[in-house]
Amino acid sequence: MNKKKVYVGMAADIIHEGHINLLKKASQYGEVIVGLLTDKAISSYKGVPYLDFKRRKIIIQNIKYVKRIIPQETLDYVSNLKKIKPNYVVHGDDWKKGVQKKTRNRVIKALKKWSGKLIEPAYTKNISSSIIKEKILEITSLPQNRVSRLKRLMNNKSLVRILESHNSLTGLIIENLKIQKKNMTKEYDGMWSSSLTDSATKGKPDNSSVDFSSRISSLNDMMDVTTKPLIFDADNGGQLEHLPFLIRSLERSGASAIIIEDKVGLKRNSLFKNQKGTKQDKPEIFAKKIKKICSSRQSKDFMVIARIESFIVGKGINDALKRAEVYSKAGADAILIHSKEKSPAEIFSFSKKFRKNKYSKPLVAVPSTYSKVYEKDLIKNGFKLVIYANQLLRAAYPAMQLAAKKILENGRSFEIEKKIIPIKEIINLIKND
Ligand code: SPV
Ligand code: MG
Repeated sequence: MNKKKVYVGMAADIIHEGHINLLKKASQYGEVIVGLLTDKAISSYKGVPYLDFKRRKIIIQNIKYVKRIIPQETLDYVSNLKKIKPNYVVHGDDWKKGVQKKTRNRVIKALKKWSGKLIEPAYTKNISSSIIKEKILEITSLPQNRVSRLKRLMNNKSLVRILESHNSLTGLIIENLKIQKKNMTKEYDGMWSSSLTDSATKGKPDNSSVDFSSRISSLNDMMDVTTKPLIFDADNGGQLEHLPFLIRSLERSGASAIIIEDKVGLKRNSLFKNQKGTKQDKPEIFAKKIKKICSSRQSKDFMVIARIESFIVGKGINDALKRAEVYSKAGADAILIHSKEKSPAEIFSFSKKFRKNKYSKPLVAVPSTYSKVYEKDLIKNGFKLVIYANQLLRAAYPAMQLAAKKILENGRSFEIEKKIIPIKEIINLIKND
């Protein structure tokens, strides 16, 4: 008997009775083919799935209403539909509104070509992946689970987007901010604990005078109220012999990665024009620090990222490339190639060459001085992680200066009211339930 073909696209990361209801309904129309979204497809519009494709496939193919499974590589159904030419597509009616509306329209248009039909059963109430996810998040934010999240993001996203956080409030902005753009939800993937902004917040220079115990105390404040991964800026990592204890503290608090830079002597921030006093470490000596971190970390998912300062101190690309290979062989999980140029040209020429090296590793960019660069161009040039290293503090500082000045000038605070958050909002900013 020639059974009708029914196509159901789904992510099926967290299975609940809504999925079963839908598949049951679909099976009443014919043989159900599930277009299972790949990990990349899911990551393109929401977070990385909890279960990878293989695992999700095992679950779905054992549901009795399902005949077979094919991967759906994009959010868009059309290429799979063209291949299969199903008689029906079945989807919950929730996609008539919101981000999936366009996808729905494209499905309707494609189905028309072979007189296929869209069936939209009512969405099962009071249950959704998001509801379950919220519950799971409470568990996954435990330190031991949080550490590995950055690595998973790096494996599944074209670019991991990190923003500087210097206290719990900025951590919460990074945690919660979401925008809709071109049918996609955009958000930050995690936080950067910057030595520059953490020190500045404490009124101290970025020269390691804020010691690691103080830095970790700020970090713990952020970890208390957030769930996203955090990358810790450890300057040059300090003494080789002390590194295992730093790593122990970082892993215990749930940080996902440490970045160490190949400089020695009194630390100066890399963005200063004059780098006369700045010295780079010998590559072999710095490599020992990387090895030490690798051997002392408890989780293999805790990442060590080596930061190359060759361009900062005025050495050329060959020095940077040589170091990248040494650091990579020593076990670095990724390489940050730093630059204080106005354009990304030098880091792009580095990436072009390093990507051909058999020891090539994922690349990290910190576009502070070359801020005109778009994320899409970083991706094109082989970068996997972008760190916006200081923008939240730079935004807050002038706003606070202005408020302080206006009150002085006017002898009252009325004039600044419109520029500052209303009292009603500030007292409710942090939920207390
Ligand atoms: C930081 O944010 O502290 C950094 C990046 O290390 S930079 O300021 O460019 O050195
Ligand atoms: Mg720093």
